[in-house]
Amino acid sequence: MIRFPRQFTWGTATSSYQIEGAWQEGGKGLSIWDAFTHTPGKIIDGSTGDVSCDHYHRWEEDCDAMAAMGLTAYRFSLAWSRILPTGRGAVNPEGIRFYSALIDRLLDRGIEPWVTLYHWDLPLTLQLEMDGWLSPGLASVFRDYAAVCFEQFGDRVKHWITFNEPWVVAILGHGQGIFAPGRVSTDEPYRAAHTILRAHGQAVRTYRDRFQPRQQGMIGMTNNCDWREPLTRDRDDAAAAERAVEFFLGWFADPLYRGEYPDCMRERVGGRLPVFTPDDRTMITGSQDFFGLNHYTTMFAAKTRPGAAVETTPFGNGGIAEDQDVQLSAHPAWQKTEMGWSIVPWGVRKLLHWIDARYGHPPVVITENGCAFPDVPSGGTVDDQRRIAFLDAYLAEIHRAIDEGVDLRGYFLWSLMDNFEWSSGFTRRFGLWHVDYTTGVRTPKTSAAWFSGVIAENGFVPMEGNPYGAVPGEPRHD
Ligand code: PNW
Repeated sequence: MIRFPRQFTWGTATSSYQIEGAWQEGGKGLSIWDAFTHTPGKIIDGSTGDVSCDHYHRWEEDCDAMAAMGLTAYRFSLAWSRILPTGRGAVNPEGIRFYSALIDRLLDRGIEPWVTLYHWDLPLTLQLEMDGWLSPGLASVFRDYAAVCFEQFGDRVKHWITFNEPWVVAILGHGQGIFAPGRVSTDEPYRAAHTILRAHGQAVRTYRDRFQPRQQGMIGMTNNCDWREPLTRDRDDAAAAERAVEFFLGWFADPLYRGEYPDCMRERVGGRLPVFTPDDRTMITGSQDFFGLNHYTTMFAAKTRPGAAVETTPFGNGGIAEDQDVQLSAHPAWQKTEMGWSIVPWGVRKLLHWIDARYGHPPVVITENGCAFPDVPSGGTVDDQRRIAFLDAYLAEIHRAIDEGVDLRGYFLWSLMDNFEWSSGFTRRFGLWHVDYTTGVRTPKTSAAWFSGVIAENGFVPMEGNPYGAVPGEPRHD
């Protein structure tokens, strides 16, 4: 039996645009994701989040079903445009009422709300009028929105996440253009990221000055990072793997903990990388109470070898490739989820150690981890044994990292229910609950009962012969 530390937080995660629907109800303004999904060709199945899981109308039953599973924490995001329909100015009371009631019901059911302020659904007006995150001025607009949320919900919300995965906003939204706002550029990712870091800093300063002393909550940012394992023992490949993680995670976490972008980024990106003013640096350094981490996969990294086979994942390779000079690949024996992401459980342990070492042993919370598989209902349930095997294998490595000294405080599974998977539309299912998008009916998969058991026991008995348990490539010796 593997047991987790007492007080370990177990939860599931979702985000507003992916589950709520009701895109034009309750006084909500439009967001960049409403505009993006309504642009032909952007989403592989032509779908939108207009209705999605219809959580906006089913939130009560959803809370009750979460409670029945024994969940003790739930991470969700606020749709900025429900609270401030044009991003700033007058507050929409219906939006406040919706989230307030949700928070109350969760607490009433013994579920702690972990609230993300920004999970990518920027009010469309701010994109059109200000150019979104490309405008330095958006930082203070975000701060003011954050202050409304602290004011309205901070008496009950004790865990705040300012931003979900700024890397995705920067690279997929402003570099590759496959996520909203759909821009393609080699310098805009760095500019957007810079505004986000400044916005985070300002919001945290506001929280700490005006709310935290009274409300006593914790605040942080959530960053995503895959692990990069050196392809060979060659020194150049080790350096490439290190560079890849610095370009992925150090880009955001270095400013938060060290007040500066990684050296390798400053050297390689040069004039396209913005510079922090002394004030910004002071504001951003030390601006999180916990390290939020989303982790999904691992790849080998090597120095670019001309002509070598390169693996491209569905979402590109972790940054602006030319800036990094890193070539990614996967071990031929690695199995993959339906996202095309390799299942390499030991990668999460290595990444946790990397974070622990580089940032001085911070408290870490895994705010997302999970997998998509083609889950087909049959006989009233979905028997998703592969998801259980995935979770069993990843949680075993996560537990080992804790044993080895990493200060890991919690684990949130992505996701509570199947939902709108961004540019993949409804073609990828990450949920513990299967969702029928024509009827809205939720059906717990086998993994939901398994995860309930983990929470109830604060641990689990590892699966024997887990097909994802003994994964090669650590490190690759040839
Ligand atoms: C995260 N990548 O997105 C998000 O926080 C969720 O909203 C999303 O549903 C989940 O992971 C599953 O995709 C990511 O390309 C999207 O590396 C893309 C990447 C990583 C995370």
